[in-house]
Amino acid sequence: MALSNGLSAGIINPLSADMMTAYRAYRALTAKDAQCGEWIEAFKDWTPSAGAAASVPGKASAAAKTDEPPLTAAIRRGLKTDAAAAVKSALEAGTSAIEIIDGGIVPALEIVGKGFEKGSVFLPQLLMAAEAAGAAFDVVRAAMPPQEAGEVKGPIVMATVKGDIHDIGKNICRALLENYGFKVIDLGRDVPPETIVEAARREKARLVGLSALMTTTVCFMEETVKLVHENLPGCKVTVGGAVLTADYAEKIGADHYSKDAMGLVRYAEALFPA
Ligand code: B12
Repeated sequence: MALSNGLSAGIINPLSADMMTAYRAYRALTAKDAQCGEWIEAFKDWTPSAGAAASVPGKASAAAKTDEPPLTAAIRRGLKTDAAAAVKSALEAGTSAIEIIDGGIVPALEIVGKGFEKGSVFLPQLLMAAEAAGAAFDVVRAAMPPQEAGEVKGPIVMATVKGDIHDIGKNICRALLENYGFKVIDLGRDVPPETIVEAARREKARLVGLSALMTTTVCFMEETVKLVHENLPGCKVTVGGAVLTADYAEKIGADHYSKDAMGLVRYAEALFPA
């Protein structure tokens, strides 16, 4: 009650679990704890059987660690405005778009992904981190130099495969390809194999790029590769996404695999020489 009425400094016992729970609840309910990060961090190991008081940690915090780069901290904590601001400062300091993507956005999402796997990051946090990464990427994209005038190469059809809604990596690939003068037909995410084949036929595409991030969706990648090859013999298929490896790409019959967007650009340049 005192906090709600303006108390800004109090003499309390920070080792009292009840006191800290009240304080954290106040901060979470009044939106002073951004995205409830401190609350989640404090209670992530809480179990009903252990009881609340016994397991409330004294000083855990989801606040930025002092040595953590601002962009990583903002994405990890799901703070869109901070993530966009961190990218703006990095650009002003002369960091290139690709360095920001490979050295900032991708590693931050990896940290969040690992936390999700371990159970210390929960789905809403994963969603917020993805949104913050999207906001960061929008700033990077807007700052990319405009496409040089000249002949547009391609087109290249890009899609995230059926069953899969992960599209941050595909969007990065698309932006980079466009930046290098390629026309990209982006079919979006969760795209069935037949739709991809239809679009590639309609657009007379010689290259299809497929993205998949889950072990449960790479089967649709295999199906799409097969369908493209059967129906459009002159069309190559390149694949990518966090769960893929060069070996697996070869196993499913893809013509090319790259672990990052720059590798895709280099392949496309070799396929469509200027
Ligand atoms: C962000 C994220 C989400 C966001 C996605 C938002 C969006 N719009 O994309 C949200 C929160 C929605 C989400 C949802 C889910 N997710 Co998720 N997610 C992630 C996370 C943390 C990061 C992925 C990412 O964007 N990485 C950054 C980008 C830039 O990397 P990238 O996609 O790999 O792309 C680069 C390269 O691979 C390459 N590339 C990408 N595509 C292509 C294509 C071509 C042609 C080429 C050449 C190259 C290329 O270039 C890119 C740039 O260099 C990963 C963890 C991780 N470390 O990957 C989990 C992860 C992929 N998710 C996972 C899971 C399980 C899920 C859910 C099922 C969770 C749930 N219980 O609901 C749902 C899936 C729903 C669905 N049907 O798809 C698992 C998958 C596990 C597995 N092995 O199958 C992961 C690995 C997390 C984990 N460790 O458990 N997720």
